[in-house]
Amino acid sequence: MNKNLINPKNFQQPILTKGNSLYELKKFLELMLIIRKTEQQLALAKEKGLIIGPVHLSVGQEAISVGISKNLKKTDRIFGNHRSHSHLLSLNPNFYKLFAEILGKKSGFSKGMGGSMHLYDKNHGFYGSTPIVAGTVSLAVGAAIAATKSKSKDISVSYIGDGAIEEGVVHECFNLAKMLKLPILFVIENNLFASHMHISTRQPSEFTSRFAEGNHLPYKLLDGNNVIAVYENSKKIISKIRDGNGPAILELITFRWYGHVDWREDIDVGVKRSQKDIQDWKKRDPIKRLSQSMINSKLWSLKKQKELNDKIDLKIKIAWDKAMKDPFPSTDSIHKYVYSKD
Ligand SMILES: Cc1ncc(C[n+]2csc(CCOP(=O)(O)OP(=O)(O)O)c2C)c(N)n1
Ligand SMILES: [Mg+2]
Repeated sequence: MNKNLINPKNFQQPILTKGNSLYELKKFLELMLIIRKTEQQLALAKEKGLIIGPVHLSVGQEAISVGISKNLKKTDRIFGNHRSHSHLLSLNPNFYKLFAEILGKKSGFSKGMGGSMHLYDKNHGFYGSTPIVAGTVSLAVGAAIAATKSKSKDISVSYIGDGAIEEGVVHECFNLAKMLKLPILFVIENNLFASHMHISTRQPSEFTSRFAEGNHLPYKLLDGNNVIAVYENSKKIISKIRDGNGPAILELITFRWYGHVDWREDIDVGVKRSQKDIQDWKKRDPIKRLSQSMINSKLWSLKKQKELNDKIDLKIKIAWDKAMKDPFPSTDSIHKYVYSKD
């Protein structure tokens, strides 16, 4: 196991952009920026009191879902958790619909009924997120069973946190997936924290993919802040899963810049966060690292980066203003959409 993976100072490997066209690299950069800026807008709005429910932000973790989603199809079935804005936006970067959902508006992803933690977009393969830690893992396994029954080459993806891995159901799911040779990728987003608790206070090892060994599952442990590494490795793994070789685990080491919930960086569920850790991890920013590598290889420039930032900022502002003005759903629609086949 590479200990350096959890020490930001010891792991400053450049992102290797060779073999990827400017078009592809720009797509990665743009999508990560869209997710970052969408969540920063949510943080700002939460601080101003414009959002009622809690928001769990994944700023700093964008490279994971962006790298993985590029290998997914609309007919695959992807399951998230309480921190799923990035999982969904990586499949469908419609931040306007996300804003509307979080503001409880009719135009939102779940028709304003779900908020930040009950997102749903079946047309893009997103089968749902829920606040119950590990609550969707068995659903992802069920969807993988459905894929084998229908003889499709679709796969399931289950996003799990390093805290979720401590739920028993996850281990039952690893076991069943292996025994039934199911087409499912378990993605462990190891941001080293479950709420305010560091993994070293909860586990004898910082790495959770070691649980794969107990069920003879293939696994890979990677720097989750390197979008190209995530993309290229998940491409190979997903292709094997699609070809009927059974499940696999991908563990990605990362860090969230905000506290567990809402907009504050300095507090994590009432506990002070280490400023030093945050500043160290910010140096490993997945977006800046990619942008810098593109500049180093003369494919990109600071000027182009600024133009891209400005373009996204403007789109985000327009979408937010529009979502703010949208209507709320009518009260009688609760029965129509909360328990519904749709
Ligand atoms: C079954 C259950 N237990 C506890 C909680 C409270 N809770 C919400 S998120 C969370 C931590 C999850 O940590 P992790 O899986 O690492 O995800 P992260 O927040 O780091 O993205 C906890 C304990 C919950 N929502 N559901
Ligand atoms: Mg975590």
